[in-house]
Amino acid sequence: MSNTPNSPKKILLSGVFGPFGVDDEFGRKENIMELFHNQVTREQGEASFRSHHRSFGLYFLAENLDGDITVLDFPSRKAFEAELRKGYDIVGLSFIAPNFKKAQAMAAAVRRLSPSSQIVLGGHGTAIEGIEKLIDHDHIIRGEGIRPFRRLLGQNADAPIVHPILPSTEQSYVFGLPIPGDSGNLLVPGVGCVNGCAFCCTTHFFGKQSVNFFSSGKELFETACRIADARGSEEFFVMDENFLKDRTRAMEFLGEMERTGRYFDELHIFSSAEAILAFGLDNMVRLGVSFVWVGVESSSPTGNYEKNAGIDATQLVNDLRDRGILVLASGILCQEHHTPANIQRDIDFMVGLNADFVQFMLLSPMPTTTLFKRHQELGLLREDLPFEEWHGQKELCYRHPAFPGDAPAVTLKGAFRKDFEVNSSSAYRVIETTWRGYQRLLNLPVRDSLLNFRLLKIGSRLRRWSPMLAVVASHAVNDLERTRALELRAKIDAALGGSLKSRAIGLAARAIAAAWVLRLRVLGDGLQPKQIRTHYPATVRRVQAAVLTMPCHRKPAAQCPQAAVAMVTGESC
Ligand code: B12
Ligand code: SF4
Repeated sequence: MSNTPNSPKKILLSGVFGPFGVDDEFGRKENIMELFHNQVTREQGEASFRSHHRSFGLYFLAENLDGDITVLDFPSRKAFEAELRKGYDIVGLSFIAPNFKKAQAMAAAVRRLSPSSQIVLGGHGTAIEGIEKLIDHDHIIRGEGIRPFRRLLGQNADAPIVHPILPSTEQSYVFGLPIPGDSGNLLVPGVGCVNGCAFCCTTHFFGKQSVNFFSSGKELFETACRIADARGSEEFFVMDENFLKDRTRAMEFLGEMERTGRYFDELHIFSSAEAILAFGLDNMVRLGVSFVWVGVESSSPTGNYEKNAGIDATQLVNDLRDRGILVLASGILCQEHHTPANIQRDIDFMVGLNADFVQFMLLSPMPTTTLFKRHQELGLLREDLPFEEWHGQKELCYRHPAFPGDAPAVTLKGAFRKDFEVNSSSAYRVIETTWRGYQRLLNLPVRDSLLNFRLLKIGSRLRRWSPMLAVVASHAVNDLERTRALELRAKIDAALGGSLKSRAIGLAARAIAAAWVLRLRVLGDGLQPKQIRTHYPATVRRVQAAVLTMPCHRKPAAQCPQAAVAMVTGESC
């Protein structure tokens, strides 16, 4: 605890405790803490992409609040309780709806073990109706958290937002091999989305707006430069629900790349189809987009949204892949109009897109959404279903006579499996798309320096990934995939020259993959994220850190400690 009224507040910011993805008093086995293995490549066995992502919101808060701050990510229950005994003025808990019970137990632990601490609840779980009565707390902050938390601490809410320097992904593997390329940086331009799709939590939680952390594409670009310099990586996972929707910002970002000659190697983004088309696919290539997550949602207008009106999704996916851009297409199953008879049409449509990755999710009316309100009015919400089951992977959280009990889980499993068997593993598709993009760029009649850079980068990506084809062939789901992998390998070898080195890498990779399969068989396929504890020291050191992390155009403040303090605290100097 801070011992004088003026000493900095001791603040603990914690995510919920593990273990994750196991059936216990607090959670469910479907709720694993992995993006791809849980929601995308989950039925692809040893070919599934494995990775962990930190609870980024906590680091954003820590970087931007004044105080002596500790972030505890993926703690065990015991570790969280041990941390509480160290004495904190404030404990901030971040949780989502399926982790409701964990947050409830953590708040109770705060009251028991550190009764003088104030509890601040934040994150998507705070959208649960009546949360005030369900979890013990002193403050609840809904929506964007930095500015209101600053206000709560008596700080200047509108001081510039400092972006934390973090890897986007940790422990990334496929076939037990590290995913080729570096770990990439996290870049969060802001939270929320303006599109307002009825089912979507993120648009509703942030008031159907984009809450930007930076004022322009230029400022975002400068932030990206600073992050890339600090981490020594030119790749970014851009965590913005709809990055290309703000076309002006994205064009300005591209303009800065062109002006400064700093092109960045790769951007992984989320964007809706209409925003992609408005921005332009060739502009995406110039921008360095190598992966895009697109919500295709449904084959029919009945189950779809304004963002996809009049768009031929199959064509779009094909055009993106032709340009070497990996596509993750997501679709929604067990919608109100679905029946066991017609749902297959949507599954086949999604499979027929032949995207690199497909996400199938169950229609889930999450709190605050328009869909939730509609289902509430119609009396369809499953109030009997505890929140740990509201994860969209097993049962529906609304009453649908055609999909009772575990029927949605069976449908999901079948859909993922079909995509795998028809389109082969995502690892194969990634290499195929990279090959297509490489050829296209190589054969362009005219390339400027930016496109030459893109050709260089996609060529080296192809070299890094192609030895994986030996592993894909030996672990193929069926003969079709084996043949595809061998044919593609022959084409790439013919073009790039199959070196002895790449054959040796292929052999070593096969040995590692065999060991990985054994590991999965013996120990099961659960991977728990490692606990990460990060300490953000109080005032003086924090101010220095903030100065160092300021975007380039604010650098003059770095030469003036008072101006720097003023920028962080909001006081005049
Ligand atoms: C990264 C991510 C993950 C990572 C996990 C990260 C982690 N360590 O927890 C992975 C991929 C593993 C994952 C898994 C799941 N996720 Co997820 N995930 C996201 C995603 C894409 C980004 C979150 C993020 O980092 N955003 C950037 C940061 C800066 O924003 P933020 O987290 O919202 O934080 C801001 C505010 O919310 C607030 N805030 C956050 N925490 C706190 C705490 C305090 C004290 C305060 C004051 C404020 C505050 O302030 C922050 C700054 O403004 C979001 C969608 C999205 N774009 O937001 C979904 C999302 C959070 N996930 C969701 C879901 C449902 C799941 C899964 C259940 C999916 C599934 N079916 O398996 C699992 C659950 C896993 C588990 N056991 O917990 C839902 C939550 C819905 C809800 N209403 O609760 C979301 C919103 C996606 C969606 N649209 O449905 N997820
Ligand atoms: S476009 Fe995507 S992020 Fe935006 S509201 Fe619709 S589903 Fe949500």
